[in-house]
Amino acid sequence: MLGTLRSLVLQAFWTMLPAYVPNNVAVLAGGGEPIDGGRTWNGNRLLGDGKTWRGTLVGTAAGVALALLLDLVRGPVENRLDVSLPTFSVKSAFALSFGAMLGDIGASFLKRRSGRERGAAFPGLDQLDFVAGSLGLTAAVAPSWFRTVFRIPVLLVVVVMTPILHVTTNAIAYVLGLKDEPW
Ligand code: CTP
Ligand code: K
Ligand code: MG
Repeated sequence: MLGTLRSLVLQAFWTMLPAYVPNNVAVLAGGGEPIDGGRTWNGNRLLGDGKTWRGTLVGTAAGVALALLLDLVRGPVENRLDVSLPTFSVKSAFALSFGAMLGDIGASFLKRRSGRERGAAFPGLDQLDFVAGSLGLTAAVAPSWFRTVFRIPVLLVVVVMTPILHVTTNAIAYVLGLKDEPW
């Protein structure tokens, strides 16, 4: 029972790493031209200054690079931890990573439509936007990979574990002065 849970958590974490990294890298790499180019809709910004081309590009690239790196070290890690882990294809790596950025961009779009300024919190959406984007894009572009890797128990662990990790990493980034708000 405990052994099964341990395997599931390790598999969920490994599989989602290329989705967890992009938004955090975007915080470090962000800046420059906003994606919406300053455009507004009904008086509010389309996306806002917090969604930039550079952050999105560098974040996505970091997620893909990490996935390919994980592929290289998978064998030894599997032996060491005694768990079976999935291999990433370029397609699944890209979908997990870019999907996470898309989910976050979609959330900013919704935040602006509800009048929330850049940086405003939207509990629930903030913690799950990138999971939804990542899983959604991966299911769309790499469906057979998705079905093999994201078995129901793995998906359940992802949905429970991700908000906890998100809250923790953002609080740490805030304390370190890397992020303006702790969400
Ligand atoms: N960032 C970026 N490009 C992205 C996502 C994030 O450049 N696609 C950078 C921005 O500098 C942003 C920071 O990462 O300010 C933090 O990201 P996030 O919390 O998602 O953005 P917010 O500034 O809070 O804006 P929003 O309210 O739209 O979420
Ligand atoms: K966000
Ligand atoms: Mg924010």
